[in-house]
Amino acid sequence: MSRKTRMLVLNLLFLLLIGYSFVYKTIEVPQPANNYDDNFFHSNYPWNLNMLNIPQAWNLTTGKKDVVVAVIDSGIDMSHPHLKGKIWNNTDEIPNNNKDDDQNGYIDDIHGWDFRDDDNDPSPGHWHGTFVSSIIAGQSKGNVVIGVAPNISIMNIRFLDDKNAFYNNDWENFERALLYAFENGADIINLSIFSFVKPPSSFYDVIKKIVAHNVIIVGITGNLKKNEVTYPAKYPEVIAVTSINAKKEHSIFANSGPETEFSAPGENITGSVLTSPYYKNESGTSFAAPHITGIIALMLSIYPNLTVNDIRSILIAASSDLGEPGKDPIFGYGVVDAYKALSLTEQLKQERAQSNVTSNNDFFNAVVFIGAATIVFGSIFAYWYTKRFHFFNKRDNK
Ligand SMILES: [Ca+2]
Ligand SMILES: [Ca+2]
Ligand SMILES: [Ca+2]
Repeated sequence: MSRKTRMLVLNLLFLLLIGYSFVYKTIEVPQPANNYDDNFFHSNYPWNLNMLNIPQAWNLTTGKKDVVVAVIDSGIDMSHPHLKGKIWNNTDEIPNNNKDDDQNGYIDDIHGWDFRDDDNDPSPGHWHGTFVSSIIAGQSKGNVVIGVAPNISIMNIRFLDDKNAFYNNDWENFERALLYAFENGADIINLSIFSFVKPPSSFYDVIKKIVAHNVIIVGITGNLKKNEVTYPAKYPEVIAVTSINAKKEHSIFANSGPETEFSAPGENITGSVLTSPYYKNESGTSFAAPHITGIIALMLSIYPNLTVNDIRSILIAASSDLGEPGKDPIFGYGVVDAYKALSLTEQLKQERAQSNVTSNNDFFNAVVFIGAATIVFGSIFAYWYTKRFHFFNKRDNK
C-alpha cells in the first residue's frame, strides 16, 4: 500500500466518523400526522362532532391502533360494518384451542370477555354497547355514523344483560370486568353505566387501584333528572360526563351535581345498532361520555405517557364554560374543544421531551468530546504512522 493510499484510507475513516456523528444527530424522521383515507373523511360531519371541533382535531390524529378503550357495556356487534377493524385483538391468546394461552384466567378470550354469561363470546343482546362503541370509533360510508377516534381499538367487555341492566348481586362481576380491562391493557375504560345504589367498598377499591395506575375511567352523571350524580361517576377518580343538546342546553334527563366535570353531546346522536338500517338516533348521558372517551383516546394517541392528572388538566384547559361562570353542577367545566385538547397535549409532549433533551445534553456532550478527541489523536497517529512508513520506505530504498 502506497503512502498516498494509506493517507486516503485514514482520512476516509475520519470523514466517516464525523459523518456518523451528523447522521446520528439527524436520524429522527417525522411521521405523517394523518393516516386516514381523505376520500372517506369529507364534509357534512354530524353536529356532535362539529360542536367538539373533532374534524379539526383529526388534522393532528385520528387515533392509533395501540390505544385500547375497554367498553364495559351490553356487548358489541363485532361484525358490524361500522366497527370493522376497530375491535381489540388479544394477540397473546390462540383462538379456539380451549386453552388459556396467555394465562390471564380466561380461555380463548380473543376480543374481550362476556361477564354476563361468563364465556369468551361478548356478543350483544342489546344495541347499547354497539352504539356507545360507534361514538368512540365507528365509521360508516358518508359519515352517517362517525366516531371521535376512528383508528383506536375497542376491547369488548359484556356486562349488562339483554335488558341493558345489571343487578345488586352483580358488583363482584363488575369488579372482575374492570380488572379484566385493566390487566389486559386497556388505556381507557368507558362506563356508560349508572347505579341507583352506592356500590360496595370493594368496588371502589378496584376503581381506585385502576386509576392509580393511570388508566382513565369515564362515567356518566345518569338519566334520572335528579340533582345527584350517580355511581360510579360520583367517585372523584372517575370522569363524570353530562349531556347537552345541539344548542348547548342541559339535557332535561341528565342528572346534575358537584361531581359533574364535562358536558358533551347526548341528544339525537346517530350511532350504530344491531338491525337494519344499522344506525339510529338516541339520547342519554350514555352517549355523551363516549365523546370524552374518544377525545382522551386521541390525546393518548399523540402522547401515551399522559397521566390521569395530565388528562384532567388538559380537558379543563380546553373547555369553554357553559351556564353560570366557572365550574358548576349542571355543566361542570363546560364543553371540550378537541383540537385545543390535542394541541395542549402536543405542547406538553414537546415540553417534556425538551426537558429530557436538556438532561441528555451532558451525555451528548461527552459523546461529542470523545469523538473530537478521537479525531485529534487519530490525526496525530496518522501523521506519525505515515511519517514512520515514509522513513522505512526511504530506508528500504537505500
Ligand atoms: Ca386467556
Ligand atoms: Ca386459547
Ligand atoms: Ca359554568
